[in-house]
Formats: sequence, C-alpha cells, structure tokens
Amino acid sequence: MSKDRFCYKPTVGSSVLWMLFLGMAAMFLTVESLGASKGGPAASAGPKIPVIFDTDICDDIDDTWALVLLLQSPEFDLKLITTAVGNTEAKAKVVARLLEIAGRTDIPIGIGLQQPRWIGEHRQTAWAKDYDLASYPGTVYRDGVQAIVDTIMKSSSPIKVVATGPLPNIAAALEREPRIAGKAQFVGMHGSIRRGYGGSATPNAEYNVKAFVQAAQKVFTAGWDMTITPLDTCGIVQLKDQKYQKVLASTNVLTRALIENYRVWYRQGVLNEHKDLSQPEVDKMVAEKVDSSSTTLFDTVAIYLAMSIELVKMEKLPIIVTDDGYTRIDDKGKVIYCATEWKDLGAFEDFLVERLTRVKR
Ligand SMILES: [Ca+2]
Repeated sequence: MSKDRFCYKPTVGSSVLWMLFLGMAAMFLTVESLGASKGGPAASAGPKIPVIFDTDICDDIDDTWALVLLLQSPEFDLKLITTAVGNTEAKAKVVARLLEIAGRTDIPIGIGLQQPRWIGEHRQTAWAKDYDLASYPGTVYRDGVQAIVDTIMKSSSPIKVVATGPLPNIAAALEREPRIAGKAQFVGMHGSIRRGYGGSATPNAEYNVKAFVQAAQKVFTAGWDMTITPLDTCGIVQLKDQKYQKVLASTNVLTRALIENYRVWYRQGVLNEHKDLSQPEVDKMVAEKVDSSSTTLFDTVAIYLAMSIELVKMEKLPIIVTDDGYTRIDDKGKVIYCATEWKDLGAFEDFLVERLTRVKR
C-alpha cells in the first residue's frame, strides 16, 4: 500500500469538496436510519429469512403476540406454522383464523403431536371453536411433525426453527429425521440462566423446558446452532401505559384480532379461577386488565432474535438441561447463544409497538 495515502494534504478547494461529501454522507445515513425501525434490521437487509414457527398458542397469550409480530415483520418468509401441546387441532383453528384475517393463507399449518392429558385446558380455543379447518384456503398438514421434516429437508437454504413452547414436535422431528439438525438453526424461548420469572435473582425450571424435559434434552443436544432467550431477557417484557395504549388503539385488523384473543383468553382465566363471580364482575376484571397492560410477552423475544440481536447482550454458554427442568451452565453442555441481558429494553418495547401498530400493507 502506498504511504502517500496517509500524507494527503488537502488544498482549500479540495477541503470544500471534502466537506460537501461528508455533508451528503451524513444526510444519506440519516435517511437510512429513519427507514429502519429502531432495534430492527435495516429495511434493505437482503433476502428474507425462511422460518418455521412451532407454537403452543392458546396456553399463554404471548404466542399470539409473537405470531402477530412474525406476520408483521417483512424480514421473514414464514414456511410453516405447527401447533404444539395438547389439543393441537383446536389450536390450529386459532392459527388458521388468524392467518385468514392477516390475508396470509399461503402459509401452511401443521397439526402437532397431541397429548391427551392436556386436552381441554386451553383458554383461547373458544375464539375459533366454530371455525372449520377444512375451509382453510391454504394447506393443513395432519402430521405436523412430518411437515417440519419435509419443509427443512426440501429447503434450498437453511431454515430457522423458531419455537415458543415445549418441544415435543421438534424432538419428534429430530427423532424421525436427525439430518434436519444439519439444515436448520434453532431459535427458542427456553430456559433460565441466571434470573428467573419476573427478573428474580435465582433461576427457575422454566415451563417450556420443564413441561417436556426429555424433548428439551433432545433439542438441546442436537447438532444445530441454537439461540435462546431465557427468562433472563424474555421474562421482563411487558407493555403498559402509553406503549400499550398505542397497541390497544391500533386499527390494524390483525392487532385488533390479537386484542380480541387476549380478552377471550383472560376472561377464561378469570372464569376458571373465580367460579362464583357474576357476569358484570367478570366483565370488570377483564376490562381492568386488558384495557391497561399486556401480560409478560416472553415469546416475542424469540421472534426478535430470529432477525436481530442488536438490543440484547449475547453470551456463548455451555448449557445442559437437567432432569428436573433447569438449564444450567455446565462444561459438559452444548454451547448455545444466550440472550442474557438487555442492552435497551425500552427500544425493544418501542420496536414491538411499531411492528404491532403498523398499517397492513
Ligand atoms: Ca409459548
């Protein structure tokens, strides 16, 4: 390399040109920054990310928030949604109805493995109880596990498997076709590394791991790249006050359906716990919560990690899944990318609000 490059002494004329160039560059950068939502990837980030979404939607409500975030994020090419845990067919109806509202019936749905002991416990399935799955204009796979295997094996580029529930479907897919681990990456809302629920100072046996421990152990030892948001980061995400009110007031049809689901889900929870309440008392309790704040939005962070890690601190940690459902740092464990802290939780909340209130294109 020529040393001249470091000895450049600008003349008066050239410094004017140089300042002009810098000014134009600054303007360009400002416009580019405005074009991207804060915390999200730039709009021109390249090809879409192929994704399979495996969800236990209808148990906690945060999966529905995650699904709407996914559908409102143009970064993704959603190849398949599979339902996990319990009455996975009733759950598929909720997904199908949401996809119809979103105008995205091009997305196939796979019915996941059913576990009889869980059937009848889902608080949200009433929202789609009259929906006829046979009327879904897109494809419904009766064998969701095989659909996961086939979608990954037939893909020409690596797929991200984003999972926001316990992992019976993903473990079964790995069992049926171990080669999927070589053609996919895993992103999940799982575990608890240094903090537990609600930001508590000790880790918990996190539900998605503990509920199906052997399935989690299978997934956490497969030969794929893994990224997780443990409770350390996802367990403290909640929208309240002005941020929540923006979502509540959104005219986006999909976000309105989300809030409708939140109301159905919350009401069923109140009815389950307080059987003696009158109708007006139930209405009051539902309105007090649903009109004021979200619940903890754990699963939305997994969707975010599938497209960006800008707002979180990532650590590569060796993780084992213990038989009692903990995710412990242990030298014998598989090295996993863990989002262990927020760099800017407020910016993530803003990102979430912007995506959820975006006018449908
Ligand atoms: Ca979930």
